[in-house]
Amino acid sequence: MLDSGLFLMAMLACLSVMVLVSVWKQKVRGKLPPGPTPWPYIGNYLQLNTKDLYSSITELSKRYGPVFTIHLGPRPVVVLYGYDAVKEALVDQAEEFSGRGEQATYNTLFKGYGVSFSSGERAKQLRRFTITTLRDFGVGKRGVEERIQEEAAYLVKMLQGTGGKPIDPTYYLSKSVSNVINSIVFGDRFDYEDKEFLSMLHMMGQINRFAASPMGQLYDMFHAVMKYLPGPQQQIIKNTQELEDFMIRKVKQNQSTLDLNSPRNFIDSFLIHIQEEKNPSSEFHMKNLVMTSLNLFFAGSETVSSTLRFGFLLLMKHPDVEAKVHEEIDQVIGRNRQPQFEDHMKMPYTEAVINEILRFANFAPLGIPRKTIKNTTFRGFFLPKDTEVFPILGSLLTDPKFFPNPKDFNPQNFLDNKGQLKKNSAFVPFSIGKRFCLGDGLARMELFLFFTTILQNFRFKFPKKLEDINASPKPLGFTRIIPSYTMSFLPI
Ligand code: HEM
Ligand SMILES: *[C@@H]1O[C@H](CO)[C@@H](O)[C@H](O)[C@H]1NC(C)=O
Ligand SMILES: CC(=O)N[C@H]1CO[C@H](CO)[C@@H](O)[C@@H]1O
Repeated sequence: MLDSGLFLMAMLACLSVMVLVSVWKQKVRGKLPPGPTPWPYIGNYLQLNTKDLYSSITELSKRYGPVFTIHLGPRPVVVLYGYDAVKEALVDQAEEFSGRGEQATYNTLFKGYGVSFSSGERAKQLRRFTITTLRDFGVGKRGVEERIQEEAAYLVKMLQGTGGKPIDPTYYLSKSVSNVINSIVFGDRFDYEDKEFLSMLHMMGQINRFAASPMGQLYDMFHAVMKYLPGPQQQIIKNTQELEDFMIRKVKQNQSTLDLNSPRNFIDSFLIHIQEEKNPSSEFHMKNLVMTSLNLFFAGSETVSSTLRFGFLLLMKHPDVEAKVHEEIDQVIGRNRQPQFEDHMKMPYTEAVINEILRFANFAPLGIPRKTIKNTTFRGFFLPKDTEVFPILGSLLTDPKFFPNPKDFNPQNFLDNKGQLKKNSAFVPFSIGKRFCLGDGLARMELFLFFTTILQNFRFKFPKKLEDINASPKPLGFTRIIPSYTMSFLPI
Protein backbone atom coordinates (compact mmCIF):
# COMPACT_ATOMS: atom_id res chain seq x y z
CA MET A 1 0.00 0.00 0.00
CA LEU A 2 1.21 3.46 -0.85
CA ASP A 3 1.17 5.82 2.12
CA SER A 4 -1.41 8.48 1.25
CA GLY A 5 0.48 11.35 2.91
CA LEU A 6 3.54 10.48 0.90
CA PHE A 7 1.43 10.31 -2.23
CA LEU A 8 0.01 13.78 -1.59
CA MET A 9 3.49 15.21 -1.05
CA ALA A 10 4.69 13.65 -4.26
CA MET A 11 1.70 15.05 -6.13
CA LEU A 12 2.29 18.57 -4.79
CA ALA A 13 5.97 18.43 -5.65
CA CYS A 14 5.04 17.20 -9.09
CA LEU A 15 2.54 20.01 -9.59
CA SER A 16 4.89 22.78 -8.53
CA VAL A 17 7.60 21.53 -10.86
CA MET A 18 5.03 21.55 -13.67
CA VAL A 19 3.94 25.10 -12.89
CA LEU A 20 7.55 26.26 -12.94
CA VAL A 21 8.24 24.44 -16.18
CA SER A 22 5.18 25.91 -17.84
CA VAL A 23 6.06 29.46 -16.72
CA TRP A 24 9.56 28.94 -18.08
CA LYS A 25 8.23 27.54 -21.34
CA GLN A 26 5.96 30.53 -21.85
CA LYS A 27 8.99 32.78 -21.45
CA VAL A 28 11.14 31.01 -24.03
CA ARG A 29 8.32 30.41 -26.50
CA GLY A 30 8.46 33.97 -27.67
CA LYS A 31 5.78 35.65 -29.68
CA LEU A 32 2.88 33.44 -30.56
CA PRO A 33 -0.31 35.12 -31.84
CA PRO A 34 -2.25 36.97 -29.10
CA GLY A 35 -5.04 35.39 -27.11
CA PRO A 36 -6.62 35.29 -23.66
CA THR A 37 -4.06 35.54 -20.85
CA PRO A 38 -3.21 32.09 -19.50
CA TRP A 39 -2.71 31.12 -15.86
CA PRO A 40 0.39 29.12 -15.07
CA TYR A 41 -0.17 25.40 -15.69
CA ILE A 42 -3.98 25.57 -15.96
CA GLY A 43 -3.71 27.91 -18.97
CA ASN A 44 -7.11 29.16 -20.17
CA TYR A 45 -8.97 26.31 -18.50
CA LEU A 46 -11.24 28.74 -16.64
CA GLN A 47 -12.06 30.73 -19.79
CA LEU A 48 -12.92 27.72 -21.96
CA ASN A 49 -16.07 25.67 -21.69
CA THR A 50 -14.93 22.04 -21.75
CA LYS A 51 -18.53 21.00 -22.51
CA ASP A 52 -18.40 23.00 -25.71
CA LEU A 53 -14.91 23.99 -26.73
CA TYR A 54 -16.04 24.79 -30.25
CA SER A 55 -18.42 27.53 -29.11
CA SER A 56 -15.81 28.95 -26.73
CA ILE A 57 -13.37 29.15 -29.62
CA THR A 58 -15.98 30.78 -31.87
CA GLU A 59 -16.54 33.43 -29.18
CA LEU A 60 -12.80 34.06 -28.87
CA SER A 61 -12.45 34.45 -32.64
CA LYS A 62 -14.86 37.40 -32.51
CA ARG A 63 -12.47 39.14 -30.17
CA TYR A 64 -9.06 38.00 -31.45
CA GLY A 65 -9.68 37.45 -35.16
CA PRO A 66 -8.75 34.48 -37.38
CA VAL A 67 -5.38 33.60 -35.76
CA PHE A 68 -4.97 33.44 -31.99
CA THR A 69 -3.46 31.36 -29.21
CA ILE A 70 -5.21 29.46 -26.44
CA HIS A 71 -3.64 27.48 -23.62
CA LEU A 72 -5.12 24.05 -23.02
CA GLY A 73 -3.66 23.56 -19.58
CA PRO A 74 0.08 23.99 -20.05
CA ARG A 75 -0.11 23.52 -23.87
CA PRO A 76 -0.23 26.58 -26.12
CA VAL A 77 -2.31 25.93 -29.25
CA VAL A 78 -2.55 28.26 -32.24
CA VAL A 79 -6.11 28.42 -33.53
CA LEU A 80 -6.89 29.04 -37.22
CA TYR A 81 -10.44 30.26 -37.71
CA GLY A 82 -12.17 30.73 -41.06
CA TYR A 83 -11.53 29.82 -44.68
CA ASP A 84 -8.61 32.17 -45.40
CA ALA A 85 -6.49 31.33 -42.37
CA VAL A 86 -7.08 27.56 -42.63
CA LYS A 87 -6.33 27.47 -46.36
CA GLU A 88 -3.26 29.72 -46.14
CA ALA A 89 -1.78 27.43 -43.50
CA LEU A 90 -2.82 23.92 -44.60
CA VAL A 91 -2.51 24.43 -48.37
CA ASP A 92 -0.27 27.42 -49.08
CA GLN A 93 2.23 26.38 -46.36
CA ALA A 94 1.38 22.70 -46.54
CA GLU A 95 4.80 21.34 -45.60
CA GLU A 96 5.22 23.54 -42.50
CA PHE A 97 1.81 22.59 -41.12
CA SER A 98 2.03 18.87 -41.93
CA GLY A 99 2.80 17.61 -38.41
CA ARG A 100 0.21 15.89 -36.23
CA GLY A 101 -0.64 17.56 -32.91
CA GLU A 102 -1.28 15.84 -29.63
CA GLN A 103 -4.54 14.41 -28.46
CA ALA A 104 -3.93 12.81 -25.10
CA THR A 105 -6.64 10.15 -25.28
CA TYR A 106 -5.42 8.82 -28.61
CA ASN A 107 -1.79 9.40 -27.73
CA THR A 108 -2.17 7.03 -24.78
CA LEU A 109 -2.69 4.37 -27.41
CA PHE A 110 -0.64 5.50 -30.37
CA LYS A 111 2.31 7.27 -28.70
CA GLY A 112 3.34 8.93 -31.95
CA TYR A 113 3.42 5.67 -33.94
CA GLY A 114 1.23 4.70 -36.89
CA VAL A 115 0.10 6.78 -39.86
CA SER A 116 -2.45 9.06 -38.18
CA PHE A 117 -0.62 10.30 -35.10
CA SER A 118 2.95 10.57 -36.35
CA SER A 119 4.83 13.48 -37.89
CA GLY A 120 7.71 14.23 -40.24
CA GLU A 121 9.52 11.42 -42.07
CA ARG A 122 7.60 8.66 -40.26
CA ALA A 123 4.25 10.09 -41.28
CA LYS A 124 5.41 10.64 -44.85
CA GLN A 125 6.59 7.05 -45.33
CA LEU A 126 3.61 5.43 -43.62
CA ARG A 127 1.13 7.60 -45.48
CA ARG A 128 2.64 6.78 -48.87
CA PHE A 129 2.71 3.06 -48.05
CA THR A 130 -0.84 3.07 -46.68
CA ILE A 131 -2.36 4.81 -49.70
CA THR A 132 -0.58 2.53 -52.18
CA THR A 133 -1.44 -0.63 -50.27
CA LEU A 134 -5.10 0.30 -49.86
CA ARG A 135 -5.21 0.77 -53.61
CA ASP A 136 -3.53 -2.62 -54.17
CA PHE A 137 -6.35 -4.18 -52.16
CA GLY A 138 -9.01 -2.63 -54.31
CA VAL A 139 -9.76 0.75 -52.70
CA GLY A 140 -11.08 3.10 -55.36
CA LYS A 141 -11.69 0.14 -57.65
CA ARG A 142 -14.19 -2.58 -58.41
CA GLY A 143 -12.69 -4.83 -55.72
CA VAL A 144 -13.74 -2.75 -52.77
CA GLU A 145 -16.99 -1.77 -54.41
CA GLU A 146 -18.02 -5.45 -54.46
CA ARG A 147 -17.00 -5.82 -50.83
CA ILE A 148 -19.20 -2.85 -49.84
CA GLN A 149 -22.14 -4.19 -51.87
CA GLU A 150 -21.78 -7.56 -50.17
CA GLU A 151 -21.69 -5.99 -46.70
CA ALA A 152 -24.64 -3.71 -47.51
CA ALA A 153 -26.60 -6.81 -48.52
CA TYR A 154 -25.83 -8.45 -45.14
CA LEU A 155 -27.00 -5.27 -43.44
CA VAL A 156 -30.28 -5.24 -45.36
CA LYS A 157 -30.87 -8.86 -44.35
CA MET A 158 -30.20 -8.00 -40.74
CA LEU A 159 -32.53 -5.02 -40.83
CA GLN A 160 -35.26 -7.11 -42.47
CA GLY A 161 -34.92 -9.40 -39.48
CA THR A 162 -36.07 -6.61 -37.16
CA GLY A 163 -39.57 -6.89 -38.62
CA GLY A 164 -40.16 -3.13 -38.52
CA LYS A 165 -39.77 -2.93 -34.73
CA PRO A 166 -38.00 0.15 -33.35
CA ILE A 167 -34.29 -0.50 -32.90
CA ASP A 168 -31.16 1.46 -32.13
CA PRO A 169 -29.26 1.28 -35.44
CA THR A 170 -25.84 2.06 -33.92
CA TYR A 171 -24.29 -1.40 -33.81
CA TYR A 172 -26.00 -2.64 -36.97
CA LEU A 173 -24.25 0.13 -38.86
CA SER A 174 -20.88 0.06 -37.13
CA LYS A 175 -20.54 -3.70 -37.57
CA SER A 176 -21.24 -3.49 -41.30
CA VAL A 177 -19.11 -0.45 -41.98
CA SER A 178 -16.21 -1.72 -39.91
CA ASN A 179 -16.18 -4.95 -41.90
CA VAL A 180 -15.27 -3.08 -45.09
CA ILE A 181 -11.97 -1.86 -43.69
CA ASN A 182 -11.53 -5.14 -41.79
CA SER A 183 -11.56 -7.16 -44.96
CA ILE A 184 -8.73 -4.99 -46.26
CA VAL A 185 -6.67 -4.95 -43.07
CA PHE A 186 -7.26 -8.56 -41.95
CA GLY A 187 -8.29 -10.14 -45.24
CA ASP A 188 -11.57 -11.25 -43.79
CA ARG A 189 -14.82 -9.86 -42.47
CA PHE A 190 -15.92 -10.63 -38.93
CA ASP A 191 -19.13 -12.44 -38.16
CA TYR A 192 -21.66 -9.98 -36.70
CA GLU A 193 -21.84 -12.13 -33.56
CA ASP A 194 -18.06 -12.54 -33.12
CA LYS A 195 -17.48 -11.76 -29.42
CA GLU A 196 -13.97 -10.38 -29.85
CA PHE A 197 -15.08 -8.10 -32.70
CA LEU A 198 -18.01 -6.74 -30.69
CA SER A 199 -15.82 -6.07 -27.72
CA MET A 200 -13.30 -4.20 -29.91
CA LEU A 201 -16.08 -2.05 -31.37
CA HIS A 202 -17.41 -1.39 -27.90
CA MET A 203 -14.02 -0.32 -26.52
CA MET A 204 -13.38 1.87 -29.52
CA GLY A 205 -16.73 3.59 -28.99
CA GLN A 206 -15.88 4.16 -25.34
CA ILE A 207 -12.56 5.75 -26.28
CA ASN A 208 -14.18 8.04 -28.86
CA ARG A 209 -16.91 9.12 -26.45
CA PHE A 210 -14.37 9.77 -23.72
CA ALA A 211 -12.17 11.87 -26.04
CA ALA A 212 -15.22 13.99 -26.89
CA SER A 213 -16.45 14.38 -23.29
CA PRO A 214 -15.65 17.20 -20.83
CA MET A 215 -13.63 14.65 -18.84
CA GLY A 216 -11.70 13.88 -22.02
CA GLN A 217 -10.99 17.60 -22.49
CA LEU A 218 -9.70 17.72 -18.95
CA TYR A 219 -7.54 14.67 -19.58
CA ASP A 220 -6.26 16.28 -22.75
CA MET A 221 -5.02 19.24 -20.73
CA PHE A 222 -3.80 17.54 -17.58
CA HIS A 223 -3.00 13.96 -18.61
CA ALA A 224 0.50 14.23 -17.18
CA VAL A 225 -1.10 14.16 -13.71
CA MET A 226 -4.43 12.47 -14.39
CA LYS A 227 -2.96 9.28 -15.76
CA TYR A 228 -1.81 8.51 -12.22
CA LEU A 229 -5.16 9.33 -10.59
CA PRO A 230 -8.25 7.15 -10.31
CA GLY A 231 -11.18 8.04 -12.59
CA PRO A 232 -12.78 7.10 -15.92
CA GLN A 233 -9.47 7.66 -17.71
CA GLN A 234 -8.22 4.42 -16.13
CA GLN A 235 -10.84 2.43 -18.04
CA ILE A 236 -9.72 4.16 -21.22
CA ILE A 237 -6.07 3.39 -20.54
CA LYS A 238 -7.07 -0.25 -20.00
CA ASN A 239 -9.07 -0.28 -23.26
CA THR A 240 -6.16 1.09 -25.25
CA GLN A 241 -3.94 -1.70 -23.93
CA GLU A 242 -6.52 -4.32 -24.90
CA LEU A 243 -6.90 -2.90 -28.39
CA GLU A 244 -3.16 -2.98 -28.86
CA ASP A 245 -2.98 -6.59 -27.61
CA PHE A 246 -5.82 -7.54 -29.96
CA MET A 247 -3.96 -6.14 -32.94
CA ILE A 248 -0.67 -7.77 -31.92
CA ARG A 249 -2.48 -11.13 -31.75
CA LYS A 250 -3.95 -10.59 -35.21
CA VAL A 251 -0.57 -9.70 -36.68
CA LYS A 252 1.08 -12.77 -35.09
CA GLN A 253 -1.62 -15.05 -36.51
CA ASN A 254 -0.95 -13.76 -39.99
CA GLN A 255 2.82 -13.75 -39.52
CA SER A 256 2.85 -17.48 -38.88
CA THR A 257 1.18 -18.21 -42.21
CA LEU A 258 2.80 -15.48 -44.28
CA ASP A 259 3.66 -16.21 -47.91
CA LEU A 260 6.19 -13.63 -49.06
CA ASN A 261 4.98 -13.92 -52.64
CA SER A 262 1.30 -13.42 -52.07
CA PRO A 263 0.12 -10.88 -49.52
CA ARG A 264 -3.49 -11.56 -48.49
CA ASN A 265 -4.18 -8.26 -46.76
CA PHE A 266 -2.74 -4.97 -45.47
CA ILE A 267 -0.99 -6.69 -42.56
CA ASP A 268 0.74 -9.17 -44.89
CA SER A 269 1.93 -6.37 -47.18
CA PHE A 270 3.36 -4.49 -44.24
CA LEU A 271 5.08 -7.63 -42.90
CA ILE A 272 6.65 -8.17 -46.30
CA HIS A 273 7.79 -4.55 -46.43
CA ILE A 274 9.46 -4.99 -43.00
CA GLN A 275 11.48 -7.90 -44.38
CA GLU A 276 12.45 -6.03 -47.53
CA GLU A 277 13.69 -2.94 -45.70
CA LYS A 278 17.13 -3.79 -44.39
CA ASN A 279 17.78 -0.25 -43.10
CA PRO A 280 17.83 -0.44 -39.26
CA SER A 281 16.38 3.07 -38.90
CA SER A 282 13.46 2.16 -41.17
CA GLU A 283 9.94 3.21 -40.15
CA PHE A 284 8.67 -0.22 -41.18
CA HIS A 285 8.62 -2.18 -37.94
CA MET A 286 6.16 -3.99 -35.69
CA LYS A 287 5.07 -0.97 -33.66
CA ASN A 288 4.17 1.08 -36.75
CA LEU A 289 2.41 -1.94 -38.28
CA VAL A 290 0.24 -2.50 -35.20
CA MET A 291 -0.57 1.19 -34.79
CA THR A 292 -1.27 1.84 -38.48
CA SER A 293 -3.65 -1.13 -38.57
CA LEU A 294 -5.39 0.24 -35.48
CA ASN A 295 -5.55 3.69 -37.12
CA LEU A 296 -7.38 2.19 -40.09
CA PHE A 297 -9.71 0.20 -37.83
CA PHE A 298 -10.55 3.39 -35.84
CA ALA A 299 -10.71 5.89 -38.69
CA GLY A 300 -12.59 3.52 -40.97
CA SER A 301 -15.38 2.46 -38.60
CA GLU A 302 -17.00 5.14 -36.46
CA THR A 303 -16.78 7.99 -38.96
CA VAL A 304 -18.79 6.42 -41.76
CA SER A 305 -21.28 4.61 -39.51
CA SER A 306 -21.99 7.74 -37.46
CA THR A 307 -22.51 9.72 -40.66
CA LEU A 308 -25.08 7.17 -41.82
CA ARG A 309 -26.80 7.09 -38.45
CA PHE A 310 -26.99 10.86 -38.39
CA GLY A 311 -28.17 10.91 -41.99
CA PHE A 312 -31.14 8.66 -41.16
CA LEU A 313 -32.13 10.99 -38.36
CA LEU A 314 -31.96 14.03 -40.63
CA LEU A 315 -34.03 12.32 -43.32
CA MET A 316 -36.73 11.48 -40.79
CA LYS A 317 -36.76 15.09 -39.70
CA HIS A 318 -37.01 16.19 -43.35
CA PRO A 319 -39.47 13.75 -45.01
CA ASP A 320 -39.52 15.85 -48.20
CA VAL A 321 -35.80 15.17 -48.64
CA GLU A 322 -36.27 11.45 -47.95
CA ALA A 323 -39.05 11.33 -50.57
CA LYS A 324 -36.83 12.95 -53.20
CA VAL A 325 -34.01 10.51 -52.57
CA HIS A 326 -36.45 7.59 -52.95
CA GLU A 327 -37.65 9.11 -56.19
CA GLU A 328 -34.14 9.47 -57.60
CA ILE A 329 -33.30 5.88 -56.61
CA ASP A 330 -36.45 4.67 -58.38
CA GLN A 331 -35.58 6.60 -61.52
CA VAL A 332 -31.89 5.75 -61.82
CA ILE A 333 -31.49 2.38 -60.10
CA GLY A 334 -34.96 0.90 -59.78
CA ARG A 335 -35.87 -1.96 -57.46
CA ASN A 336 -34.33 -4.91 -59.24
CA ARG A 337 -30.60 -4.48 -58.97
CA GLN A 338 -28.12 -3.43 -56.31
CA PRO A 339 -26.85 0.13 -56.45
CA GLN A 340 -23.34 0.51 -57.88
CA PHE A 341 -20.96 3.39 -57.41
CA GLU A 342 -21.24 4.49 -61.03
CA ASP A 343 -24.87 5.45 -60.34
CA HIS A 344 -23.70 8.43 -58.26
CA MET A 345 -22.89 10.36 -61.43
CA LYS A 346 -26.55 10.32 -62.39
CA MET A 347 -27.83 11.12 -58.91
CA PRO A 348 -26.95 14.72 -58.09
CA TYR A 349 -29.73 15.07 -55.53
CA THR A 350 -28.60 12.06 -53.47
CA GLU A 351 -25.00 13.29 -53.70
CA ALA A 352 -26.06 16.72 -52.49
CA VAL A 353 -27.90 15.11 -49.57
CA ILE A 354 -24.80 13.11 -48.59
CA ASN A 355 -22.64 16.26 -48.80
CA GLU A 356 -25.12 18.17 -46.70
CA ILE A 357 -25.14 15.41 -44.08
CA LEU A 358 -21.33 15.57 -43.93
CA ARG A 359 -21.43 19.35 -43.67
CA PHE A 360 -24.18 19.45 -41.09
CA ALA A 361 -22.66 16.67 -38.97
CA ASN A 362 -19.43 18.65 -38.69
CA PHE A 363 -17.79 15.68 -36.98
CA ALA A 364 -14.38 17.17 -36.34
CA PRO A 365 -15.37 20.80 -35.66
CA LEU A 366 -11.90 21.65 -34.33
CA GLY A 367 -10.13 19.65 -37.02
CA ILE A 368 -7.71 16.92 -36.01
CA PRO A 369 -4.79 18.73 -34.33
CA ARG A 370 -1.76 19.57 -36.43
CA LYS A 371 1.64 20.95 -35.53
CA THR A 372 4.39 22.82 -37.33
CA ILE A 373 7.30 20.58 -38.33
CA LYS A 374 9.77 23.48 -38.62
CA ASN A 375 10.11 27.11 -37.53
CA THR A 376 7.33 28.85 -39.42
CA THR A 377 6.38 32.44 -40.13
CA PHE A 378 2.66 32.79 -40.61
CA ARG A 379 0.90 36.12 -41.10
CA GLY A 380 3.78 37.89 -39.34
CA PHE A 381 3.75 35.57 -36.33
CA PHE A 382 6.61 33.26 -35.44
CA LEU A 383 5.50 29.68 -34.79
CA PRO A 384 8.49 27.63 -33.60
CA LYS A 385 8.84 23.99 -34.69
CA ASP A 386 6.33 21.73 -32.88
CA THR A 387 3.75 24.46 -32.20
CA GLU A 388 0.33 22.84 -31.96
CA VAL A 389 -2.30 24.10 -34.38
CA PHE A 390 -6.09 23.62 -34.52
CA PRO A 391 -7.48 24.20 -38.03
CA ILE A 392 -11.12 24.86 -37.09
CA LEU A 393 -12.85 22.96 -39.90
CA GLY A 394 -16.24 23.76 -38.39
CA SER A 395 -15.69 27.46 -39.08
CA LEU A 396 -15.58 26.67 -42.81
CA LEU A 397 -18.50 24.26 -42.84
CA THR A 398 -20.75 26.83 -41.15
CA ASP A 399 -19.51 30.01 -42.83
CA PRO A 400 -22.58 31.99 -44.00
CA LYS A 401 -20.53 33.40 -46.91
CA PHE A 402 -20.39 29.88 -48.35
CA PHE A 403 -23.55 28.38 -46.90
CA PRO A 404 -26.49 30.75 -46.47
CA ASN A 405 -28.34 29.85 -43.25
CA PRO A 406 -25.68 27.37 -42.14
CA LYS A 407 -27.79 26.18 -39.20
CA ASP A 408 -30.46 24.76 -41.53
CA PHE A 409 -30.20 21.34 -43.15
CA ASN A 410 -30.55 22.09 -46.83
CA PRO A 411 -29.25 19.93 -49.73
CA GLN A 412 -29.73 22.97 -52.04
CA ASN A 413 -26.39 24.16 -50.64
CA PHE A 414 -24.83 21.75 -53.13
CA LEU A 415 -27.14 22.16 -56.14
CA ASP A 416 -27.20 24.81 -58.86
CA ASN A 417 -30.43 26.09 -60.39
CA LYS A 418 -30.42 23.26 -62.95
CA GLY A 419 -30.34 20.68 -60.16
CA GLN A 420 -26.73 19.76 -60.91
CA LEU A 421 -24.11 19.18 -58.24
CA LYS A 422 -22.25 22.35 -57.29
CA LYS A 423 -18.76 22.54 -55.78
CA ASN A 424 -18.15 24.61 -52.68
CA SER A 425 -14.60 25.36 -51.61
CA ALA A 426 -15.52 25.66 -47.92
CA PHE A 427 -16.80 22.07 -47.96
CA VAL A 428 -13.89 20.40 -46.17
CA PRO A 429 -15.25 17.53 -44.01
CA PHE A 430 -12.14 15.50 -44.89
CA SER A 431 -9.82 18.47 -44.28
CA ILE A 432 -7.21 19.78 -46.74
CA GLY A 433 -3.43 19.89 -47.13
CA LYS A 434 -0.80 17.18 -46.73
CA ARG A 435 -2.59 15.20 -44.00
CA PHE A 436 -6.15 15.29 -45.35
CA CYS A 437 -8.20 12.15 -44.80
CA LEU A 438 -6.60 9.36 -46.80
CA GLY A 439 -9.86 7.41 -46.65
CA ASP A 440 -12.02 10.11 -48.26
CA GLY A 441 -12.58 8.17 -51.50
CA LEU A 442 -13.41 4.99 -49.60
CA ALA A 443 -15.71 6.92 -47.26
CA ARG A 444 -17.60 8.49 -50.16
CA MET A 445 -18.06 5.14 -51.88
CA GLU A 446 -19.30 3.54 -48.66
CA LEU A 447 -21.67 6.39 -47.88
CA PHE A 448 -23.21 6.28 -51.34
CA LEU A 449 -23.61 2.50 -51.49
CA PHE A 450 -24.85 1.93 -47.93
CA PHE A 451 -27.17 4.89 -48.13
CA THR A 452 -28.80 4.01 -51.44
CA THR A 453 -28.97 0.27 -50.70
CA ILE A 454 -30.82 0.89 -47.45
CA LEU A 455 -33.16 3.49 -48.92
CA GLN A 456 -33.88 1.21 -51.87
CA ASN A 457 -35.14 -1.40 -49.39
CA PHE A 458 -36.70 0.56 -46.53
CA ARG A 459 -38.73 3.53 -45.52
CA PHE A 460 -37.81 5.12 -42.19
CA LYS A 461 -40.15 5.61 -39.29
CA PHE A 462 -39.46 7.52 -36.12
CA PRO A 463 -41.49 6.13 -33.20
CA LYS A 464 -41.95 9.53 -31.59
CA LYS A 465 -43.20 12.85 -32.95
CA LEU A 466 -41.10 14.50 -35.65
CA GLU A 467 -40.67 17.58 -33.48
CA ASP A 468 -38.97 15.37 -30.91
CA ILE A 469 -36.09 14.64 -33.24
CA ASN A 470 -33.14 16.51 -31.90
CA ALA A 471 -30.97 16.63 -34.96
CA SER A 472 -28.16 18.68 -33.52
CA PRO A 473 -25.24 16.56 -32.39
CA LYS A 474 -23.95 17.83 -29.08
CA PRO A 475 -21.08 20.14 -29.94
CA LEU A 476 -18.62 18.28 -27.79
CA GLY A 477 -14.83 18.39 -27.75
CA PHE A 478 -12.92 16.86 -30.59
CA THR A 479 -15.51 14.88 -32.38
CA ARG A 480 -19.24 15.26 -32.12
CA ILE A 481 -21.08 12.30 -30.77
CA ILE A 482 -24.44 11.55 -32.33
CA PRO A 483 -27.03 10.83 -29.63
CA SER A 484 -28.55 7.33 -29.54
CA TYR A 485 -32.08 6.94 -30.80
CA THR A 486 -34.41 4.21 -31.99
CA MET A 487 -36.15 3.98 -35.37
CA SER A 488 -38.00 1.44 -37.52
CA PHE A 489 -36.96 0.15 -40.92
CA LEU A 490 -40.13 -0.61 -42.87
CA PRO A 491 -39.58 -2.83 -45.93
CA ILE A 492 -40.66 -1.24 -49.22
C1 HEM B 1 -17.30 10.24 -43.01
C2 HEM B 1 -16.13 9.71 -43.02
C3 HEM B 1 -14.83 10.37 -42.66
C4 HEM B 1 -14.56 11.66 -42.25
C5 HEM B 1 -15.54 12.81 -42.04
C6 HEM B 1 -13.12 11.73 -42.04
C7 HEM B 1 -12.46 12.88 -41.65
C8 HEM B 1 -11.09 12.97 -41.42
C9 HEM B 1 -10.39 14.17 -41.00
C10 HEM B 1 -11.03 15.52 -40.74
C11 HEM B 1 -9.07 13.85 -40.87
C12 HEM B 1 -7.93 14.79 -40.43
C13 HEM B 1 -7.14 15.25 -41.63
C14 HEM B 1 -6.14 16.33 -41.36
O1 HEM B 1 -5.48 16.41 -40.32
O2 HEM B 1 -6.00 17.17 -42.26
C15 HEM B 1 -8.93 12.44 -41.22
C16 HEM B 1 -7.75 11.73 -41.22
C17 HEM B 1 -7.64 10.39 -41.52
N1 HEM B 1 -8.64 9.54 -41.97
FE1 HEM B 1 -10.57 10.05 -42.23
N2 HEM B 1 -12.55 10.52 -42.32
C18 HEM B 1 -13.55 9.65 -42.69
C19 HEM B 1 -13.42 8.32 -43.08
C20 HEM B 1 -12.24 7.62 -43.13
C21 HEM B 1 -12.09 6.25 -43.58
C22 HEM B 1 -13.22 5.36 -44.11
C23 HEM B 1 -10.79 5.91 -43.44
C24 HEM B 1 -10.21 4.57 -43.77
C25 HEM B 1 -9.21 4.34 -44.53
C26 HEM B 1 -10.10 7.09 -42.91
C27 HEM B 1 -8.75 7.16 -42.62
C28 HEM B 1 -8.09 8.29 -42.16
C29 HEM B 1 -6.67 8.32 -41.81
C30 HEM B 1 -5.70 7.14 -41.85
C31 HEM B 1 -6.38 9.65 -41.42
C32 HEM B 1 -5.03 10.21 -40.97
C33 HEM B 1 -4.29 10.76 -42.16
C34 HEM B 1 -2.97 11.39 -41.79
O3 HEM B 1 -2.76 11.69 -40.61
O4 HEM B 1 -2.13 11.58 -42.69
N3 HEM B 1 -11.01 8.10 -42.74
N4 HEM B 1 -10.18 11.93 -41.56
C1 LIG C 1 14.09 27.85 -34.67
O1 LIG C 1 13.85 28.88 -33.76
C2 LIG C 1 14.51 28.71 -32.51
C3 LIG C 1 14.00 29.73 -31.51
O2 LIG C 1 13.75 30.95 -32.08
C4 LIG C 1 16.03 28.78 -32.74
O3 LIG C 1 16.71 28.63 -31.52
C5 LIG C 1 16.39 27.66 -33.69
O4 LIG C 1 17.76 27.73 -34.01
C6 LIG C 1 15.57 27.73 -34.98
N1 LIG C 1 15.80 26.52 -35.74
C7 LIG C 1 16.09 26.54 -37.03
C8 LIG C 1 16.32 25.22 -37.67
O5 LIG C 1 16.15 27.58 -37.68
C1 LIG D 1 -4.24 -17.49 -43.36
C2 LIG D 1 -4.33 -16.64 -42.15
O1 LIG D 1 -3.84 -16.99 -41.08
N1 LIG D 1 -4.94 -15.50 -42.31
C3 LIG D 1 -5.61 -14.92 -41.21
C4 LIG D 1 -5.06 -13.55 -40.91
O2 LIG D 1 -5.80 -13.06 -39.82
C5 LIG D 1 -7.20 -12.97 -40.03
C6 LIG D 1 -7.80 -12.40 -38.81
O3 LIG D 1 -7.46 -13.16 -37.70
C7 LIG D 1 -7.80 -14.32 -40.33
O4 LIG D 1 -9.18 -14.21 -40.59
C8 LIG D 1 -7.10 -14.87 -41.52
O5 LIG D 1 -7.61 -16.17 -41.79
